Amino acid sequence: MTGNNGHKSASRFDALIIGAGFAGLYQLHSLRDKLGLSSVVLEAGDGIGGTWYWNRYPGARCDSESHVYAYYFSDELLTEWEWTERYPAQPEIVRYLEFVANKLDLKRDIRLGTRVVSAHYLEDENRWIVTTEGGTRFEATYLIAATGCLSAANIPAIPGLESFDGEWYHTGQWPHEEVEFRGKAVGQIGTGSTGIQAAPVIAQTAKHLTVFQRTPNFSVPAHNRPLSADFKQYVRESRAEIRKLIRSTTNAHAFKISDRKVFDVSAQEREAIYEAAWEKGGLEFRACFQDLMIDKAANDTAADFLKNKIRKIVKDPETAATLTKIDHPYGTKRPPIDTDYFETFNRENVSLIDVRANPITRITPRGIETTDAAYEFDIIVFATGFDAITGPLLKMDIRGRDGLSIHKAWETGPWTYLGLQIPGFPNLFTITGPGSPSVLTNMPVAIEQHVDWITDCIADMRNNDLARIEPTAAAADAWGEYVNETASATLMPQAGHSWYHGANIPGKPLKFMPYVGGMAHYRTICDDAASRGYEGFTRQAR
Ligand code: NA7
Repeated sequence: MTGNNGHKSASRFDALIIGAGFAGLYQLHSLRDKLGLSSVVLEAGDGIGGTWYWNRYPGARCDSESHVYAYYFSDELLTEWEWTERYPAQPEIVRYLEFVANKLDLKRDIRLGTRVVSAHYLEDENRWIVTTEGGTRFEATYLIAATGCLSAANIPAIPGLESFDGEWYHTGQWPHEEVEFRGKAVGQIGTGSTGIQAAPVIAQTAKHLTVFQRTPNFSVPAHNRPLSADFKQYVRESRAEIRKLIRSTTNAHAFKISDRKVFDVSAQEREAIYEAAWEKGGLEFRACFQDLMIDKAANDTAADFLKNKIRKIVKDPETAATLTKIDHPYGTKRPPIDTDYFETFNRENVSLIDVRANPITRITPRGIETTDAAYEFDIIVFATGFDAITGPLLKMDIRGRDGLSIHKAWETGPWTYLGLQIPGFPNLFTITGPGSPSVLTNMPVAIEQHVDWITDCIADMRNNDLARIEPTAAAADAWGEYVNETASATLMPQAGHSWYHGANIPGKPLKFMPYVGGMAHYRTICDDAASRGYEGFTRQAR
C-alpha cells in the first residue's frame, strides 16, 4: 500500500471490496493472499456475514443444504468444518464465516461499521474514490462490489407506519437483542421464503399471529434434521466428487435435474415421483422433471400436487382456499421450503388475512387497517423482501467515466456484461451482479466462480501491464438481450409479482435480472470470454 510519494497511506489500496459476506471474504483472500494486492473490505455491519449478519429473524435458515453451502476452494476449510444440520441455521452460518475469517486471517483487513455511500471513478488517475457514511475517504484501482443480492430491505411505504405505537421490524434488519413475542399480538406482512420460515416460529410463543398474505406461495417441506455421523463422514471423504457435482449442475446444488419429461410417465408414476420428492423435501422438488419450467401443462401437474398437499394439511377449508389461490406457475417465484408452515394455520392462535382481496390501507397507532377491517398489534413484522440484485448497488452513489451515474446507466434496468462489469465503469466488478445466475443458484458456488474470474482477470491485467478493463456497450447490449431471451423461453416471466424482475418495488424498471441458462453453462461462457483475450471487454494500458 503505497501513496504517490512512495509513503504508506492509510486510505490508498490496490483494491477495495464492499461487503464482508461470502463474496467479500473470499475476494479479500484471493486478491490479498493469491495476488499480493493491498486490499481492504468495507462493511456496513458491525460484524461479518453479509446477508446472514442482518437476516437473524426467527427461523432464519438457508434453503441450500449445509454441505454445499460452503467454500469449496480450500480442502483445509472443508475438512476442518462440520455442519450440524441438513440446512444451516443463521447463527451457524455466521459461526462458519467467523471460522473462515479467522483461519485465513482476514479480519485485520476488514473495516466494520463502515458504510460506503459513494464511489466515483477518476479517469485521469484511473482510481476509484470511495467515501463512507462517516466521511472517511478511500482510494483504489479496483473496486469490487460484494454487496449481495438480497441486502437492501424493502419496507413498503404504507401510510402511518411512523404513527405505530408498538414495535416493528423488517426481517432483513433484525435486531441483535431478542425480540420477545410471548403474550404479544403479532402481525406479519409477507409470505415469501422469509415469512414462510418466520411464521411457524413466531406462532410458537406469540399470543396471536396474524399473517397478511398478498401472493400465496407453493412450499415444499424442508425436512430439516441433524446430520448423521455417516453423512458427515461421506461429506469429508467425498468432497472432490461433491465439488465436481456442484460445479456441473444447473443450479449449483448437489442434485441434477431429471432428464425425463412430465408426460413421458403415467399419471400414477408422476404422482409417485412427486410424493417421493415431497417426502425427501427441499429444493430438489423442482428437479423431478426437466420440463417443469418450460411447459405450462407440465408445470400444472406439480402445482396441482402441491395445492392438494396444502388442502390435506390445512383443516379450515376457507384458510386452505386462501392459501391455494396461487396465481403463478410453480418455481417461477423463488420456491420456498418450510418447516410446518401450512400446519401453523391449524393452530388456534394463528389467522390468515387475504390482502389481495382486501388490501392494507394504512398503519395506525394500534395496528393495521385493511379495506374491510382493523387489527391491533403489539409487534409488526415486515417479511416484505428486498430491492433485490440492483438495490444494494443503486443505494450507493456510484459514478463511472465522465461522472456517469449508475442510476443513469441503469435507467431502464440493469445493463451489464455477464453480470460482472458495467460499460462506463472501468475496474468496477460486481460479484453475482444482474445478468449472472446468482439467486437462481446455490450462492457460494456462483460467488466462487465470480471471485475466481475477477481475480484471474486482475492478475492477467497486471501481468500484461494493463491499467483498466470495462465491457463494450455492444457486448452488454447483446448479453442483456440474451439474458432476456433465455428467461422468455421459460415460464419465469409468468410470475407477475416476482422480485426476479423487479416487480416488487414500485417504480423499478421491469427487467428479468438473473441469467436462467444454468451455472455450468454460464461458467463456460465466462471462461471462453477470458480465454479469447477478454472478448467483449476493452482493456487499456493507460
Ligand atoms: P420475498 O420473496 O420478496 O417476499 C416478500 C413478501 O412480502 C411477499 O409475500 C410479498 O407479496 C409481500 N409483500 C411485499 N410488500 C407487501 C405489501 N406492501 N403488502 C403486502 N405484502 C407485501 O422476500 P423474502 O424475504 O421472503 O425472500 C427473499 C429471498 O431471500 C428468497 O427468495 C430467498 O432467495 C432468500 P408479493 O409476493 O409481492 O405479492
